[in-house]
Amino acid sequence: MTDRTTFLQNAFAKEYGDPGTHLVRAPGRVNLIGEHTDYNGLPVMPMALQRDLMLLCRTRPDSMVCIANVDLQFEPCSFQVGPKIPPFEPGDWGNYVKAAGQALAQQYTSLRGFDAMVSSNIPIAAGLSSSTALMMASALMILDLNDVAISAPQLMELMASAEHYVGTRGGGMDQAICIGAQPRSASRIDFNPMRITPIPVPSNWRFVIASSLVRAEKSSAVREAYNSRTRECKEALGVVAASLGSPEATSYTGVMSGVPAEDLLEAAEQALDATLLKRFRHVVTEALRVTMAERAMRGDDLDDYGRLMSESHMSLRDDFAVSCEELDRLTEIAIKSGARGARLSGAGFGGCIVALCGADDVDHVIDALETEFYSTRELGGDLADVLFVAEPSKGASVMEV
Ligand code: NG1
Repeated sequence: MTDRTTFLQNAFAKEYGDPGTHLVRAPGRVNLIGEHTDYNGLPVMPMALQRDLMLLCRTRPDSMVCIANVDLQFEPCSFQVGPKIPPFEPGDWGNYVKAAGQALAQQYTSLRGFDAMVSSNIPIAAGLSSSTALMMASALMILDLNDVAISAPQLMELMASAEHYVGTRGGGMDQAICIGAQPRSASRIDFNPMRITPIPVPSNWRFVIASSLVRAEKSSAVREAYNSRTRECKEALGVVAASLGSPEATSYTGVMSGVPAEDLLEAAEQALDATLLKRFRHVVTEALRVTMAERAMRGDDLDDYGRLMSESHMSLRDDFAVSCEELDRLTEIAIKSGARGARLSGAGFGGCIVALCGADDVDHVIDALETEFYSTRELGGDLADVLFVAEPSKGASVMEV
């Protein structure tokens, strides 16, 4: 057992008396490119992190779920698994466990619950998917303890809509990468139907994660800003499809497959107001960048991948309006100090950037970020938690302990 699992076992025994019997590990993720495309049915390219959430459990004879956390800012909570679970207050961490319980109880009857203790080293509200890791770990635990078998793509789809329970109308990227990631690889994820394709990360590429120290908490204004982007993208699609004489085209993939991108953007310029045009342009160009980025990674073209990342950031900043001063500053420092490209990662409004460097440049980039950004700011914790190199890791797993 590692120090961390021993610590978790001790915390479990203290809370519940007996030892835990099953352990789930669910990783955080960083999205390398393809931002705000998943809920538009367009591809993304994330990778799972070495940072993860661990959930140690013991099954219960009834349908109660009791959950506690080694981090005491998250208070213990409990609820009964069923097809209609009333949520805790918005922002309560227990809602992610409820989201998993409710979605599974709508598919499978008489599910038994569990007692659990959680430990996570995924930075919170940083755009690294700590909440999805909790939801996916809970789902995998319920399935395992109840001997329910479900295919990975089915679970990915089910959990993508399950997370809407917390009020964000997100896409399916985070749930898919959390369980579908392969070691040493990024993944291209396509939707409708969900498909996940691993792409090996070249051995000399390094992805540096740097937090803006601005919390991108989805329980407040950020949630509304996120949901308004999803509405704008849908509205823009409807107007453009109608202007092309195909109001029946209800998906971005539909309109993009029928019309060359340049013509599509020209039609959008005629049909949309300034804001909707910007949202539409981001979505369409970002999807094209994902395909070009996949090619660049497969061809070990560091410069091209970096350029696409930086273009993605500019599009997110100028057209999608989800960046902030701190994220922009971090990307500038990273690029000036030798990164081949950098961009905000996740929904934006705070959270992290991801910068791509060659192995020889990584120390220099990290030093520059430390000196020029973090040295003058209150970190609220260790530097290693806000500035680190991401290692492409494997997806979630359950084991008996
Ligand atoms: P973050 O904010 O990084 O967890 C959110 C969505 C993703 C995707 C990105 C933007 C959830 C759980 N996640 O990610 O599906 O839309 O924003 O690309 O809503």
